[in-house]
Amino acid sequence: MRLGLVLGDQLSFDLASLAALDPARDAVLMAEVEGEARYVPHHPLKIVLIFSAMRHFAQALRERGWQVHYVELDADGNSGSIVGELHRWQHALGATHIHLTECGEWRLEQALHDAALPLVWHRDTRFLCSREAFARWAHERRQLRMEHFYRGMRKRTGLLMEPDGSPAGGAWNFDGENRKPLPRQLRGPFAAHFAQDGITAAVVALVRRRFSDHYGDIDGFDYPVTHAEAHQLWQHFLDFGLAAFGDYQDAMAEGEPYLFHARISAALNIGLLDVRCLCEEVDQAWREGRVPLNAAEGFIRQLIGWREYVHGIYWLRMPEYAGLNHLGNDRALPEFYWTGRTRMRCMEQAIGQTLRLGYAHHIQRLMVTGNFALLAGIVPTAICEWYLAVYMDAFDWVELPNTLGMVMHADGGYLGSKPYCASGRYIQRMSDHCKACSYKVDHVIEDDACPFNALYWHFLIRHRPLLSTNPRLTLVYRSLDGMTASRRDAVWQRGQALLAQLDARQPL
Ligand code: FAD
Ligand code: DLZ
Ligand code: SF4
Repeated sequence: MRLGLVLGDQLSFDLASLAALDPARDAVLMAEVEGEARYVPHHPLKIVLIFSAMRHFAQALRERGWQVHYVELDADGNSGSIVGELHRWQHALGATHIHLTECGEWRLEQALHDAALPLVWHRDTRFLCSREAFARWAHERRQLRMEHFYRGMRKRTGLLMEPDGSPAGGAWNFDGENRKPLPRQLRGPFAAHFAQDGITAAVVALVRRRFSDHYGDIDGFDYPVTHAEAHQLWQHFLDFGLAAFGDYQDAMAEGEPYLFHARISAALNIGLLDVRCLCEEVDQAWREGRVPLNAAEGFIRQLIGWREYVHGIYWLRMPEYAGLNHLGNDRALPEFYWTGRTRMRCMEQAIGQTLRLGYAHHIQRLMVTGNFALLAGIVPTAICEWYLAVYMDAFDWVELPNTLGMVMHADGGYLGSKPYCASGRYIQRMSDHCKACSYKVDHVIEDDACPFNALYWHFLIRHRPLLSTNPRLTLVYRSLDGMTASRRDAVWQRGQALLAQLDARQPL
C-alpha cells in the first residue's frame, strides 16, 4: 500500500497527493506534533485552529471512504515530528511509497528531503502560479515588480478582463479611488461568529494544557474549522464587506479589528477555501453590479497579485533569503511586542488585538508594528519570528517575504522598490488613534513627541548612503536637507534617546 501525508495547512479535498492515491487500498496520515507547534511560539488560537481543522478534515476524509491514521498530540508513541511519524507509520503499515504535496515552509520540506523515506512529491496546485512558472517569469526579467506579475496573472486568468483583452474599466489599478480614511461615523460590519463544537472544545482544552507558555489569549476561539464554515465566513464578506473593501482598505480605527477586511487568510492558507473560486465570485459580483470595480480589483490584486507573488519569491530565493539583513539591523525585539504594554496607542491597539485575536489587517502589520520595527532597526530574524508566531494565518512562505522584504527592506529592495517608512503623520491620517494617545503626533523633539516622528528622520539619516539614491525617496531627502542643522541635530538626539530607551529595555 501507499501512504499519503496531509499536513496541517493542506486541508484541501483536491490536494495533488490525495488525487494520486486510491482510497480503496491506500491510507492517509495526519499527525499533531510538538515540533510543528513549538518551532516558534505559535499563538494558542493558531494551534487550536490547525488541530481542530485537521481533526474535522480527517473526519470528512473518512466519510468520503478514506482510511485515515490520525495521531493526536497526546497519543502514545507520538514521536513529536512529521519525519518521525512518517518513519513510524511507514514501518507499521509496510508502505512502499509516501505521497506528499510541496510544503509551505522550506524548513519542513528540507527535513523531509533529508529523511531516508520513499517520497513521491506532488506540486501544490492550489496556487495559480507554480514555483517553476514563477521562476521562468523571474528569469526573463532584470527587476521583479509585483505590478508586472499581476498584469500577467490577470491576462492568464481572464479575471476582470474585457473580451478584447483590455482590463475592466480601462485600468489595471484603481488605487486612486482607494485608501480613504474612515469617515467619523462609519464602522465595519458586524463580525461573523462560529460556535465551538465538541471537537474544537476538546482541542481548546488540550492547547490550554500543553501550550500555556505561549503568548496570546485562548478564550473565545470563534474561527471556521471546516470548509462549510469557511464558506459562511466568505459569504459574510461578500454580503457585507467587499463593496467598501477598496475605499477603506488602508483605514484603521479604535476598537475595530476587522473593518472591511475579509478575515479569510487563515482559512485560505490551510486549504479551507480555494483562491480560484474566491476570485471568480468577486469577478461575478462586479459583473452583476453588486460591488464597484475599485473594490473587486483591489481585492483580486491581493490574491492573484500579492499572494501569488510572495509565494513565488519565497521559493525562488530560499534558503538564503531568510538570512538577509541589508540595513545591518542589530536591535532586539522590544518586549512590548509580546505583551502590548506600550503608551503608543496605535501599537497598543495593533498588538493588543493581535494577542487577543491572532489577527491584524495589512496596514496595521505594515505601517504600525512593521513600520516601528523598520524605524527602530530590529534584527530581521527576530521580527520575522514574531510575525510567524502571532498571526493565525502565518506560514513562512507568506510571512517571510512580507516581513523581511516588504516591511524590513532587508532584501535591499528585491521585493518592493522602497522601504515603507512613515512618520506618525501617516498613522494620524489613516486612523483615529492619535487622539487617544499620550504622545503628541505633531511634536517631534519634545519629551511627549510621537516616537514615530524622530525615529523616522533618524532612520533616514542613518541609512542615507543606502537610501538617498532611491528615486522614490528623493522628496523625503529633500525635506530632510531643508531642515536647519540645529533642528536636524535635535531630531537625531531625540531618535538616539528613544533607541537608548529600547536598548535599556524600557517600554515606550
Ligand atoms: P484582506 O485585507 O481582506 O485581503 C484579502 C486576502 O488577500 C487575504 O486574506 C490574503 O490572502 C491576501 N493578501 C492581502 N495582502 C497580502 C499580502 N501582502 N501577501 C499575501 N497575501 C495577501 N498574510 C498571510 O496570509 N500570512 C502571513 O503570515 C502574513 N504576514 C504578513 C506580515 C506582514 C509584515 C505584512 C505587512 C503582511 C502580512 N500578510 C500575511 C498579508 C496580509 O496582512 C494578510 O494576508 C491580511 O491581513 C489577512 O487578513 P484578511 O484575510 O482580512 O485580508
Ligand atoms: C502550524 C502547524 C502546527 C501548529 N501544528 C501542526 C501539526 O501538528 N501537524 C501538521 O501536520 N502541521 C502543523 N502545522 C502546520 C505545519 O507547520 C505546516 O504544514 C508547515 O509548516 C508548512 O510546511
Ligand atoms: Fe501612534 Fe504616534 Fe499617533 Fe501615538 S501619536 S497613536 S504613537 S502615531
